[in-house]
Amino acid sequence: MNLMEQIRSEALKLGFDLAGIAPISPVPHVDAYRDWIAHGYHGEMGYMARPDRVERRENPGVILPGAKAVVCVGLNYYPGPLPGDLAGDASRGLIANYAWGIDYHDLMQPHLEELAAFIRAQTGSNATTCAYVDTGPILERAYAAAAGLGFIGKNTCLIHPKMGSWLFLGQVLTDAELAPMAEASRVDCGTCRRCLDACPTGALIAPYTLDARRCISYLTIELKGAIPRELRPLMGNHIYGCDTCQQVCPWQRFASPTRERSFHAEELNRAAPPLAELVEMDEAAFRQRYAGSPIARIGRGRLLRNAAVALGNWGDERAIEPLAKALQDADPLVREHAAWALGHTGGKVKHEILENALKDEAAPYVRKEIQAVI
Ligand code: B12
Ligand code: SF4
Ligand code: SF4
Repeated sequence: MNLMEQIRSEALKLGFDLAGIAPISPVPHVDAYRDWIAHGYHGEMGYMARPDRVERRENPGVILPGAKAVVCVGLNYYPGPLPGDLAGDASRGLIANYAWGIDYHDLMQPHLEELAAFIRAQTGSNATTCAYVDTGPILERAYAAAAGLGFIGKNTCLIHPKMGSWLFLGQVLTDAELAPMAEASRVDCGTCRRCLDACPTGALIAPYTLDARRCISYLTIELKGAIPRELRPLMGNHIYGCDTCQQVCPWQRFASPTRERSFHAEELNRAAPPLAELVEMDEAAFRQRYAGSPIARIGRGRLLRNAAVALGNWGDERAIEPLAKALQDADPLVREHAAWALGHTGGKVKHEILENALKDEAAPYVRKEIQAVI
């Protein structure tokens, strides 16, 4: 085994499903990233456009001086399909596949550090290697494709022809001389455009271009404030992330469930919790329920905001009682979305609830939302 094969074999031994090596430069698809920022598609994700972060993405030599190669890894996180009856149940909220189990950062980072140590030991390089998973300012998908882990689909995801796209990506940067180890993908999307047609909010504005400001993943996870009103009805019952543009992708038929038990849902409520239960959670219940999960990162307020929108989209009279409680929540963000949602449910009783709430409501934007519904 040559050095490159040893590194790949070590990555697989550490539990990763895919590994490859790409040269650090030229930075693949860097123009697409520049255009994306220039159009403002990153929305409120200011870290994507901060000049120091842009500089690092354009030149990873700033992150690791003398960097020559990127070792890229992929980890299958597919927990298997949601049982059919839950998938069609609008009284439940949909959690994206990647968040059914534990936070992937916690799982992947130590294995990447181990891989980095192995690379240092094998190459005799004294220079440091940096391990990244998601958080680093590096174009992970573009490098993964350059390292032969798959191809980039029109949904912008990295797709492996035999495993699909339910993959987390990670990288180790090294200043060691490593020959690229990539088999160029011989397949691509061809004439397919299922993901563009299926996106509920029209966020895939063109092949390979995602306007994050419309993407449900951004709206439910990254956006801190109010969700734009015109997008709320399009969000259905997605309450944390969105998998639609991947679920419809024909390459997913090759995906098999991950071997990593901690990515599976311990119980079905981890994948599709009843919405009424969610809006009744206090801070302590939220912390207990989502300890160690990626969902903990968005905090209770944002999750309840999302659940309120989903209850409105359900539109059933049974949503009124939980929404009436949410209208009394201490967090004005939750109250505002609960008021909007009540406007989308059936039944006359909601007017009385809203009128009573208006009497005590102090937050101007919540008052505005209530008045708009009344
Ligand atoms: C910001 C971000 C988001 C944003 C914006 C996503 C986006 N498409 O830009 C939001 C919050 C919407 C998001 C959503 C999701 N994300 Co995200 N996200 C990131 C993050 C931090 C940066 C991505 C970025 O740089 N975007 C800017 C655009 C311009 O870059 P890009 O998406 O990489 O796209 C490249 C290609 O499209 C290519 N390209 C452009 N034009 C063309 C044309 C052709 C012909 C070709 C071949 C290529 C090509 O060049 C681009 C630049 O390199 C990365 C981690 C990282 N550091 O890279 C994770 C990451 C991309 N996300 C990931 C995941 C899992 C998700 C979700 C599936 C989560 C979910 N279920 O809700 C969704 C998927 C939505 C989607 N269709 O992209 C994984 C993707 C794994 C994979 N197999 O692709 C990553 C890599 C995290 C990780 N370490 O695993 N995410
Ligand atoms: S994650 Fe959902 S909202 Fe975002 S681009 Fe894909 S289908 Fe559209
Ligand atoms: S759904 Fe079709 S167009 Fe979209 S990524 Fe998959 S193969 Fe490509």
